[in-house]
Amino acid sequence: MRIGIVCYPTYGGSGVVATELGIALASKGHQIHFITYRRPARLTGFHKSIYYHEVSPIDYPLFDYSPYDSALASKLVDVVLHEKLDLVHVHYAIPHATVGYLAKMILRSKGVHLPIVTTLHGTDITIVGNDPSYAPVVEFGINESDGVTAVSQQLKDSTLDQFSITRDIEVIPNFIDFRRFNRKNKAHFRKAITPNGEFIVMHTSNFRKVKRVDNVIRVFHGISKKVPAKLLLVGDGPERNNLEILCRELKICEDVIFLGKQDAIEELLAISDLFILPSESESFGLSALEALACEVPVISSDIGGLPEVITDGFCGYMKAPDDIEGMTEAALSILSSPAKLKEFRKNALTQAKKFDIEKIIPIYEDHYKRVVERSRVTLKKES
Ligand code: GMT
Repeated sequence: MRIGIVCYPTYGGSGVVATELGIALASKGHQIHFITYRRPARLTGFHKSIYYHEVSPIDYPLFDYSPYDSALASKLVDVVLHEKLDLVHVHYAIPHATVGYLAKMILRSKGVHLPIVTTLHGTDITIVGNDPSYAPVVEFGINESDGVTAVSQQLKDSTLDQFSITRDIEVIPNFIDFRRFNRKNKAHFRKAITPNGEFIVMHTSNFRKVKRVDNVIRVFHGISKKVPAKLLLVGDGPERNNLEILCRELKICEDVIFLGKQDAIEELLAISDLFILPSESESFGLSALEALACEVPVISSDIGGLPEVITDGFCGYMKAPDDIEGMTEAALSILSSPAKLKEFRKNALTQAKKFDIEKIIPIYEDHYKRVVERSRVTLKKES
């Protein structure tokens, strides 16, 4: 198939999923066209059958905000017409689902049919999507899509709860590529970071309030009082300054390493002993899955789609997002028992295998086939 993919090209989870999906589909013989305002962060190197089309809204003194939606719709129309795409898959509903609809209507006026698949990722439904400034547009975009998927059952349920949805939503979880995420032997790297054999605790995110990185630091503070440990904080974002202040207050600056944004997350996970993700809202938690795939047990909050990713007491523990004491105890119960750490690491890999990319890509392919077939039937009926 010839498939267009629209996503945010940043380090966010939805962009990562969209990019990995495109790469995997291309390796199965599909032709993939990324349509976005910057080359996606994970789309590096040359890939046969992958094309990138840049959306460049023009600057004009009249605009305080350049109209990205119009520029994206125009680019979609152009790419669909010239590359003869079979469908466009948009990731993150805002504004992509409605822009997809707009492009579809423009193409219809030219006698071309374009099915749109929308994947809901999380904040496009929760924190951002249900805000009155976007909600009607989100609901319309979902209902007008030809196929809709959500990354967890919990996200599907919350979409149905908050909006009047007339479309079926198929749950297709995030996935992991074990060729990239696995426990490589990085002993030399580990020795460089922890020359005295300390445990390595890790967290990665966009350091937004919702991720509760402050609680990662508080839990780590409790851990480091009992066992020697270092905390690797990967990523960056609006909370960074507050987090540095908190580390100073707790007097743990020496043991907390802010690494900034990193491309080779798998190399850091490969030397980690524990991953902490105490988010207030998380539709799936791709970073937790990446940790599990690298045999790193996870301590997380028990909210959103996380219980679909982590099995409590098997490959990690889940507590309320503010239960610092509970998370600290759970972390220590794993780190202070070599046998438990070994067992949880093995279980982490078993759990991650449920989300193997090889299992999930065919589900997307099947979804596409059904959407294209259904659109053909509808089109026939209409003409
Ligand atoms: O975590 C973020 O804020 C980024 C966000 C995104 O859309 O880029 O991530 C969401 O999508 C990921 C991929 O499907 C999910 O694994 C994350 O759980 C989800 N984040 C939230 O729901 C907060």
